[in-house]
Amino acid sequence: MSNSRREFIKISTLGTAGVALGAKYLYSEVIGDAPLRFPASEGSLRTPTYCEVCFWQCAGWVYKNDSGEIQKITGNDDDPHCNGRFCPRGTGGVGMYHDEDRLKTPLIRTSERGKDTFREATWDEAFDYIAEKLKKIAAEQGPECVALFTHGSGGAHFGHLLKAFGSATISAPSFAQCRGPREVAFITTFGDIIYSPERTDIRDTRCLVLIGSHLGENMHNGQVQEMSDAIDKGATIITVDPRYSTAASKSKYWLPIKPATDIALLLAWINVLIENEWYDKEYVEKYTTGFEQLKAHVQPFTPEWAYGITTIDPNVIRETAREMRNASPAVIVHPGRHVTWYGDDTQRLRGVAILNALLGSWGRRGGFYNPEKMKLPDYPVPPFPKPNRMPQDAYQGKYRLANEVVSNGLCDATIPSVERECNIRAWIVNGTNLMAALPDQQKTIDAINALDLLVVVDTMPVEITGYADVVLPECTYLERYDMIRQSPHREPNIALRMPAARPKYNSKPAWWMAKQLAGKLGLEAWFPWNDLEEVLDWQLKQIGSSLDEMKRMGVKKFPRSYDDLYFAPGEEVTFNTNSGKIELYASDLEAEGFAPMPVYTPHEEPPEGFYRLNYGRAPVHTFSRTANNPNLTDLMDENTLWVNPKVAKLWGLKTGQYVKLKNQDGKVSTFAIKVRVTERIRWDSVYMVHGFGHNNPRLSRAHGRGVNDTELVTRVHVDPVMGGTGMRGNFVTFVTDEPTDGKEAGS
Ligand SMILES: Nc1nc2c(c(=O)[nH]1)N[C@H]1C(S)=C(S)[C@@H](COP(=O)(O)OP(=O)(O)OC[C@H]3O[C@@H](n4cnc5c(=O)[nH]c(N)nc54)[C@H](O)[C@@H]3O)O[C@H]1N2
Ligand SMILES: Nc1nc2c(c(=O)[nH]1)N[C@H]1C(S)=C(S)[C@@H](COP(=O)(O)OP(=O)(O)OC[C@H]3O[C@@H](n4cnc5c(=O)[nH]c(N)nc54)[C@H](O)[C@@H]3O)O[C@H]1N2
Ligand code: SF4
Ligand SMILES: [Mo]
Repeated sequence: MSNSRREFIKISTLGTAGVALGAKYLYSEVIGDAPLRFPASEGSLRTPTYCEVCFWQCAGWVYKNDSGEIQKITGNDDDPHCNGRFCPRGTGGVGMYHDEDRLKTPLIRTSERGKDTFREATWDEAFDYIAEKLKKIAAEQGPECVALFTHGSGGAHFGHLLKAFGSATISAPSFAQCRGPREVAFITTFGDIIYSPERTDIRDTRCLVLIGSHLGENMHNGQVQEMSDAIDKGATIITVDPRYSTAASKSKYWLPIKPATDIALLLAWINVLIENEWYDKEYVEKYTTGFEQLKAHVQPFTPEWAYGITTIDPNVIRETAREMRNASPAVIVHPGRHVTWYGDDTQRLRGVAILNALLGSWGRRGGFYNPEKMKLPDYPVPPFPKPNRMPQDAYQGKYRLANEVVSNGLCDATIPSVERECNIRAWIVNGTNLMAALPDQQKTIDAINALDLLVVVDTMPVEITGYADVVLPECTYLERYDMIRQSPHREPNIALRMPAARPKYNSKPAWWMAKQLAGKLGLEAWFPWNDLEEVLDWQLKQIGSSLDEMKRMGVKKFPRSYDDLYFAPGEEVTFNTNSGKIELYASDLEAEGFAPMPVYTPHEEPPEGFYRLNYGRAPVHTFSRTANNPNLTDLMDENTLWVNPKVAKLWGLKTGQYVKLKNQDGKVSTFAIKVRVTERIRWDSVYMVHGFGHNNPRLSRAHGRGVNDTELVTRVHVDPVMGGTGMRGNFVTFVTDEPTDGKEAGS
């Protein structure tokens, strides 16, 4: 038995769940008991929605009690995203509706930015204020100087408004702070993206390789369910993670890799598959190009070479490669989702893509399926004016392979500089707490200080709302219509979100705000309807459904247009790459001056007395958006700092005590964090869950609870290929002599 296996067993006896507990346990362990189901009797008070607590967008039913108050939400059995079960965050989503700290009415700034002093305003006043500034900017500098940062459903409505206004300067943190590198790497290799939900055929896989994908803590519902099923059916799980994650505890092999060295492991796996002729020869010959170059390239990268870099035993590297080959083509080397780690992320994901190509898993059952989306026609409006400048102009010819707009590129372009004439004057920020989502907070603040106008649309008073000139309170997803969910999946399907209750306080839906603002800006022609119901009903009728039908069904599935979920045996396939083949040698990357095949380059190591800052997810929270949710704070109300026992001993740290952290640039955390001493983290790193440490005092439950990892991410390694912000190259040390806000201080 391999070293890693022994290591795994040793760790699993520390009280964490071992492999013997089986897969069913994975789901119930992290989900808790499945939510009670209400009988879906005829005429019962239930309305359909899809969840906004994270971007898996599970469809469900909202139930009200006799007095008409929203009481609970459960999964829709027909929904392929959730198969009738919500995760704990989705179940706790009703807490967003009940949260008494919610934004209640529009606000206009009365003092300097960042001070969080506002006066209450009417909607009309707020819109007048915004429209006047936007018109001035458009007249003086052009409408493209207004940018939209958005994450979530409201993006469709404000995006529509911005396009009508003449700006395409629209971006989301879900690209350059999240999945961007994987999309670019897979486009370069296979000519297509991974999509969300991911096109991974986990349900039928025989081997799942997770490289820093912590499924189980990353609670993307359908994937976690499929992983549970795959384990039950005997699939081999291989987890590569410096931390003993929930996924690692369910794995046959846990490879506790030295952080930032994954490219070396990937190259060694490619080497082993090629040297032993364990790759899918027929597939490689038929569909790929660049094999001979790849073979020559990886020849020196033996498991022994990788051992010195990754600390993974060469025998384990060979054994795990053999497991992949034995399962091939029903094997998935998972591309991950939040993959902006070290700045060479597109190249790391190229390594992942190449492995999948060699194993023949793309287009095969148990590998990667071909998703299909039901496309609804757009409600007819005049063509949008053509912008004079595109958002890419803001970052001056860089990141040309990025297939979406780079948010940090727009942030940079907002700060006036000598080389660059500043061209962004206003931000509309919808559903993204940029002080938690974008690294290097000082840069975000510098950009905000250079703006003529910052409008923030949110449901809660968070850090970014504190900097706004105008705050617009959106009602929660439980109180509004939004666009129809059209998700790519095995079967094309759509889902409806409709209000289960009237908006509380003076909050309003994003579609209404966009339409009102359009009125003030003279853009009525692009909003020629009275309300969103009219739009949805029109769209649904074009595909043979209707709003009434969707109110009853919630989710509707459609047959696929072609029987092409997987490649047919021997099928001729043209890939959407330069060569029409799967490119093991990437012509796109070469043309842009980047390495056409992945190369390992060492990253900086923590200085003496410092530890790499590692972060991730907790099953019961989403980013910074749920930290004040009354239902979810009941389950977890602060984050903790995972510290290896060796390190704890060195510093005299004990579980339960609070410490502040200081990073390599001298930045000290605003609040203190509770130490958790555990074998589950390597000695060279510490770990915390992202999304805590809120400093807006209006958040009565979240304020001052734990540490915000983002404030310690002052050093960013930007991926030169697509602009992604590598955030895991930061190091922290313990501050044990600072006051910890009344909490038990350091040693
Ligand atoms: N340091 C660090 N940075 C990260 C990450 C990390 O792990 N660590 N993760 C990265 C990843 S993967 C991603 S995808 C991004 C996520 O980035 P974001 O999506 O920006 O995440 P949140 O911090 O949850 O901010 C969401 C905001 O939307 C508000 N909101 C919630 N519901 C609604 C609604 O219905 N309407 C409106 N208008 N607002 C709403 C919430 O109150 C909150 O202020 O962050 C990225 N940045
Ligand atoms: N409960 C919950 N689930 C979520 C979310 C949420 O907020 N809450 N957010 C969703 C979103 S938008 C995203 S993008 C995903 C993010 O989730 P994932 O894409 O699964 O994971 P990451 O956040 O990239 O990585 C976290 C894992 O990487 C490991 N890691 C750190 N450094 C290294 C390294 O150098 N090498 C390797 N191999 N591993 C390393 C960490 O120990 C940790 O286990 O989660 C999604 N699911
Ligand atoms: S995974 Fe959970 S939080 Fe995300 S959409 Fe589904 S139920 Fe909501
Ligand atoms: Mo993400």
